[in-house]
Amino acid sequence: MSSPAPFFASSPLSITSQRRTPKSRFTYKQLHQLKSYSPQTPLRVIAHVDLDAFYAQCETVRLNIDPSKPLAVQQWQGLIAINYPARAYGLSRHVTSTEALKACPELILQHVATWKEGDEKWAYHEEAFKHIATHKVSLDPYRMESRKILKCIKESLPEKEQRVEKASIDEVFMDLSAQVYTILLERYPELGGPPPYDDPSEYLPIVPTTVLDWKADALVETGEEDGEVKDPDWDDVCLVIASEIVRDVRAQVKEQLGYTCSGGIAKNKMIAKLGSGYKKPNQQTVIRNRAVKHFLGEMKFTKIRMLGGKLGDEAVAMFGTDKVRELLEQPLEQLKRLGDDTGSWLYNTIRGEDHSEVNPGTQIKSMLSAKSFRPAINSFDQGVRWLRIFVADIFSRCVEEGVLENKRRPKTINLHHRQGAQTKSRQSPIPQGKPLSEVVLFDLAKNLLAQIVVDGRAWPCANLSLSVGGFEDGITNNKGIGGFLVRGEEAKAMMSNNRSSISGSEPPAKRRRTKGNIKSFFGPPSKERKDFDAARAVLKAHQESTREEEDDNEEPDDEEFSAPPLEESKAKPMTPTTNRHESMDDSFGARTSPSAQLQIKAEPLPTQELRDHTPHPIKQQPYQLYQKKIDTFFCDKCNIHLPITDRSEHDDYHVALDLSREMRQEERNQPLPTSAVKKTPVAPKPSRGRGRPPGGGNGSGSGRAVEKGQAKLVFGRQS
Ligand code: TTP
Ligand code: CA
Ligand code: CA
Repeated sequence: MSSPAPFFASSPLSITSQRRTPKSRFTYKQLHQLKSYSPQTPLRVIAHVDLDAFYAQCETVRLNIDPSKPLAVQQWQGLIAINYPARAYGLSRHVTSTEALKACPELILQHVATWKEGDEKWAYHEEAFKHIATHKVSLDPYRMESRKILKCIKESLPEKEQRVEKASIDEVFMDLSAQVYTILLERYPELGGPPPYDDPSEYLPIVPTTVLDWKADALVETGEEDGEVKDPDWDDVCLVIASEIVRDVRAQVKEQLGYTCSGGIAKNKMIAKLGSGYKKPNQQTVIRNRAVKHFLGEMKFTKIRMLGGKLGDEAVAMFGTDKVRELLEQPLEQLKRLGDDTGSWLYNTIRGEDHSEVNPGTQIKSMLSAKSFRPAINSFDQGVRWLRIFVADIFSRCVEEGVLENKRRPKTINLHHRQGAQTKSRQSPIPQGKPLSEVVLFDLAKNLLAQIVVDGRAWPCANLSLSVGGFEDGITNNKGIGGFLVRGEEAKAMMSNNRSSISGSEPPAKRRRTKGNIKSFFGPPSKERKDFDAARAVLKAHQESTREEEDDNEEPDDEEFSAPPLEESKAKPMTPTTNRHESMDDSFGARTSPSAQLQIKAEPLPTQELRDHTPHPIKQQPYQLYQKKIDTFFCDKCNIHLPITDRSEHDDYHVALDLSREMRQEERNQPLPTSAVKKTPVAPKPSRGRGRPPGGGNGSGSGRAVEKGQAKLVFGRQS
């Protein structure tokens, strides 16, 4: 090893001879910040682990298939996961199962599990791909494996020194800073003493070794001539230790559960995530701080978190490049053409700066179960049969979230209904005062569908999706004030449930209320009449049972019904340092759809107003006016204060946002029609034919639980 380029530093008090002692670039303060996971210390160590060809591995493990055999997971005619042996044949997600078999005749094709219409449990069905009309995909088997893997990872880390964030169904982030700190002090006790002059801004001594053993890890090159010969500093030592931890975690996952995964180890989440995808499968990549510049410079910035979507495209269009290296030449002012916050964020990001924290508290916010119908369905009965499946699907996931023990439970239930380009949705609160059961959910879901049917023009229906949201920590079953408040909400919902929100071609003036609709319901054909009657009966029964319950309680507070009229205001611009930016940008236009706007103006609604599938941006009450009179709450997602009375509506807004993201994910999972294979997929126009959901969903899929972190990491292919 050639001579180090020593760093000379010392306290202002030091004498000349001491000043010449070579020192580390890092201070005692920065070292100690590791203990508390401070995102500010340059010594911090973050790892990202991503399972290799995840669903495919789930199937090889479940079926005990030799992992060296080519295998792909099929959903209808398309492939959604391809293991590495199969990738050697050039197979990717863009080929159909038929094409895949042509390219690799020995390919093992395993279809995802499905719920069969009317069944109470999902199963692996023979020739499931033939049953797109009557089956619905279940991702439960993969969720179950995902949970096991997360548990195994957590158990491989010291209980008191771990911070693990589930980032998606097959990814986790780990902040290893505290654990690394402990190991560092064990190995280098000299770091444990007080800093010279008790001054934490003093620099650490140099690392007593010039060679670090990186084992078989992929080390990203520094791109500098003397990069490899410069002596290691403490940041390198921290990364070596982190890398040992990750290697151990991965070995545990392999040994205990049989899965291989890849890891990335770096100073922050952004770079760690890029690292895990750098060398696959079954490898780990370390990006030392001295290599960050080179590593990022070679990248397309569209591969960076948050830049995979619209924002990245915008930047490409504006600056005529997708390369980080070229974007680095743009001064901050130029980048700010994308917006001040966005520009600053981008400026720092391409320079490798990311102070976002690993968030272990990430919890499921909502759950969705959906199905696109081909052919479309045509009756209330048929719809109800699907609802049974959705409810079973959602309820089993609720059970895993601890609803039976009342640990957590959802607050609202939503049903979205699509007919051609038009979407209707209904929502109601889930009664909180009694145990949540499948029956309760089914009843609520059925009631929501009945409302849509009674409102008219429900058939043919191209897509139904049911979601529950607003998960909260469980409330005990008491009849006190909580129970009363819930009743108020329920009652309110019963009133507002009669409002539908419709998007698409129908002008808002045509919105029908149940009552008016019944009146104008003269002489429908008998099939329709039957359908209508069935829905009406469900509604009536539900209303009666709710009324009985209400009679036991006090009337809802008048004030709850007289919320001030809603005022549209444009969503506060978000900084793209979180997922919020992406979801706001990608999911929905920043503006309310004209029909929704009109609707809001026409009718000042209480907080349970229902909305269409393109939820408006944050609807803010002019809260300053009410500030003195009412309490506010702080939405940490939007970074704003809102009146407490708006809380449920605002929560619902986030549910809808998640829902839309889910739907987009679902649509992404739909197999492409054969004709579209290998062509660049173009989003079909919503008007392109009845029974086809906007966005091009042409089959069925199952929603995944929307998890906070998951939302942050929209699926991104590494290859
Ligand atoms: P990924 O982690 O993106 O991919 P992968 O695990 O299959 O392969 P890799 O080794 O490159 O990480 O996605 C995880 C799982 O999510 C994947 O196995 C199947 C599912 N998935 C879809 O269903 N549809 C998609 O479009 C993507 C990207 C993933
Ligand atoms: Ca993966
Ligand atoms: Ca992944």
